[in-house]
Amino acid sequence: MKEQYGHSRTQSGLPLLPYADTTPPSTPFVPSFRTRTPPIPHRRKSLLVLCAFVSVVSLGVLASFAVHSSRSIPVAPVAQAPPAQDVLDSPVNASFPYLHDDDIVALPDTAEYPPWVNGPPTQRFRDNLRNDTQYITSWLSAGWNNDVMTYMNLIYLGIITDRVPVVAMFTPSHIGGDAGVITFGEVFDVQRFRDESGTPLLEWLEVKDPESEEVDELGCWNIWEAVQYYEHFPRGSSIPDWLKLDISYTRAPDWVKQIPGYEHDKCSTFWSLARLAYPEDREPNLGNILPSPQHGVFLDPDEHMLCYDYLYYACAGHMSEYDSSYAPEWRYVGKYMHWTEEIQTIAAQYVNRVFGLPEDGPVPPYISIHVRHGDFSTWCWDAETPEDCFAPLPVIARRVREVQDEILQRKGIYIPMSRVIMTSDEKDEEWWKEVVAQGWVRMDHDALQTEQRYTRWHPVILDAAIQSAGLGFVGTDRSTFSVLSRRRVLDWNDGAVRMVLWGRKGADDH
Ligand SMILES: Nc1nc2c(ncn2[C@@H]2O[C@H](COP(=O)(O)OP(=O)(O)O)[C@@H](O)[C@H]2O)c(=O)[nH]1
Ligand SMILES: *[C@@H]1O[C@H](CO)[C@@H](O)[C@H](O)[C@H]1NC(C)=O
Ligand SMILES: *[C@@H]1O[C@H](CO)[C@@H](O)[C@H](O)[C@H]1NC(C)=O
Ligand SMILES: [Mg+2]
Repeated sequence: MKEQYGHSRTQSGLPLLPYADTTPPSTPFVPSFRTRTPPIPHRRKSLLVLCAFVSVVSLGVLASFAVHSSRSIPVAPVAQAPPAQDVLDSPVNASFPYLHDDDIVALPDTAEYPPWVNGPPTQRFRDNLRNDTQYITSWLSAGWNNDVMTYMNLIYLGIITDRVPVVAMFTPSHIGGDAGVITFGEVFDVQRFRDESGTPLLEWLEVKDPESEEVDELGCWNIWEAVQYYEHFPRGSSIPDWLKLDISYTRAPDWVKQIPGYEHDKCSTFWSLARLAYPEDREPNLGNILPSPQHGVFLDPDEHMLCYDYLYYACAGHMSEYDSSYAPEWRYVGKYMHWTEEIQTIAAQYVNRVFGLPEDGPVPPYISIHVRHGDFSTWCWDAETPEDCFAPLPVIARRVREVQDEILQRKGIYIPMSRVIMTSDEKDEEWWKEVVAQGWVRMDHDALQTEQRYTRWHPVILDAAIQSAGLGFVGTDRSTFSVLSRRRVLDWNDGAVRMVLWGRKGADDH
């Protein structure tokens, strides 16, 4: 169906399109006695077991290490044969025969948990909330980069409401449900974010024990029904199931939608959402409540753990503002969400490997391209033939040359075509042959066996990290994947960036 987006136009004169939300239609908010999904391993506890064998001095060192990066460390199972020597690069006495539950020791309080909780994760999340601190949380429901933006929006809303944002895991909606979840802190460096942004940030696993069997009731705002008109339920998400939360939703007032009645823009401004965080506008809007699916309770939106169903469509000015330099959710949040050191290291090794350089050597300056095809073909209503919709490779090559020229002019660095990396969701091998014919290298995760070596999540995360570390970037207009990489290359590397327009024949002519 052809959609109209007439209310504003971009500099290029094209209609201002929202980023493609290619999410499969969100599942109805089904009362959920769903099959239990496997719990996230509680790695911190296991790490403590190992710590029990370490001398008092190294205990302190490990303790602070545990807080900063425990979730990326492989951990030995409890009560089994001696931990392998390579389990931890630490002075664990590998000849010690067995591990017992009794050997679990507590780490010093200060190093064990962040300052915005009472202590280690608890069975019920409320037991770990400080009585002098307010919190905010929300769920995910789209492709991974949309979801990354959603967490950025949540954290920004936390900033303007003086609440500690609590982020959950990433769920695999676009890479296959059986891929499992990955924690926020396995992708983004949480401690670095806290240190460099000065903004508090908690992960749910620091609040509620991921292995807890306790179901917590929680009242949340249902924004989704106020901003769109075709789904008559709150936005569906698997995250409350993962967190064992039983949610009772209160429908938000119509005024949270930025353009009331306009079906093609689902934006709620951060400040209209913030109004619901304070009593003057909260109280008159209470009462339109759905019972929670499991316990059937009717709850007003929680004031201690403020909660919204879905914040992907939150904005400050308009729906596609991550393209604009003013976007506060990027300037105050996204800019500080750096990859973990582990992800950065693997990404650098991958770049060197595809260039045929020594894996652990220095990474040469390079340009990356992100070509987004796949389900974007559902956005081709302006193309007369299917071939007219996506930009052909010579059109992309023109953008690559612009980026090469800019880097040469601004930095005096010439990046040859052989230092250009293509990342894409395209599956067609003929298309990839043409890519290689341009002199570019292919980031081929099948050939590199990325999923086998790491996880199902790693192809998409590594491609994003690789894009973000180049000196130049050519992306696909309206792809949130490209949009985030563009901003990272601009802000982190002072790089040169271009976005390729698409959707009809000659869309990128300029
Ligand atoms: N590995 C890999 N996956 C991709 C690439 N482009 C798209 N995808 C997959 O398609 C999904 C697209 O959804 P999203 O991340 O929200 O970005 P958007 O749809 O382009 O806005 C990604 O999350 C990936 O699972 C790519 O270049 N490399
Ligand atoms: C490791 O533990 C064993 C058994 O307790 C002990 O004999 C050995 O000396 C220890 N080794 C080190 C390096 O501490
Ligand atoms: C808040 O928590 C602290 C520490 O747990 C406690 O000492 C204090 O009495 C509590 N205050 C209120 C108002 O409940
Ligand atoms: Mg998407």
